[in-house]
Amino acid sequence: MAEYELHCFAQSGNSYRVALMLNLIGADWKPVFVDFFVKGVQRTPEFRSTLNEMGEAPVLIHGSKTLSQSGVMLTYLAERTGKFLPRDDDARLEALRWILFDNQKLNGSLAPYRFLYALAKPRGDPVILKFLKARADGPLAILDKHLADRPFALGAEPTIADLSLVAYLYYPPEEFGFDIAAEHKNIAAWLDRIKALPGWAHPYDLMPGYPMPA
Ligand SMILES: N[C@@H](CCC(=O)N[C@@H](CS)C(=O)NCC(=O)O)C(=O)O
Repeated sequence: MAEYELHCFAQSGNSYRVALMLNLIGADWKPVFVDFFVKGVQRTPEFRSTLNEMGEAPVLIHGSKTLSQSGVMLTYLAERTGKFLPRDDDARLEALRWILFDNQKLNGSLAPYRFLYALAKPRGDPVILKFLKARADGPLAILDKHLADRPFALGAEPTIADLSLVAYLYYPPEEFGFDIAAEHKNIAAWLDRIKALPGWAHPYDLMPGYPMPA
């Protein structure tokens, strides 16, 4: 049995944050497929009573711990291993600031936008898509500006803030209808720097469930 089990699925950028970190730190881990699209497992009473009362993937199991919320998992893994850990108290608060901004605004808007644009059948209402895209464009521009004069979100070294922020950003442009990297040069260079870290893998290669059943 692997040391860590991550309940996840390939299309979930929320899960990717944690899958990527587990891979980058060389953890002994295995993904457990959450059948989100066909069975809607995350909405079942069993999932909610045994894995996550919030009804969401990812869920990380480590020994007696069952954790939900990717930001909690990133923090847990960083504190346990010392890897991608912000270096002091100020840096920890700064990481938390970006993780909250990411969850609420950046990927918090980009994820439902992409879901309605590329995965929902039928595609979402254009008015809602326009609203969500505008909600994502603002934070993308903020992140791009922030990365203009630093290689990673907190400075010289990659931390859990970066691993949170990349959540949906490696998925292909066709899934958004616009090219995030082409429109944001600093984000593009930062994504390349993270991609160069040993152990990096694309979400579709790291987690089960791709391609989706027709
Ligand atoms: N803030 C949460 C977000 C988790 C989340 O929204 N997960 C989605 C899948 S990517 C989910 O399970 N949604 C439940 C549903 O739509 O039924 C985290 O970072 O873990």
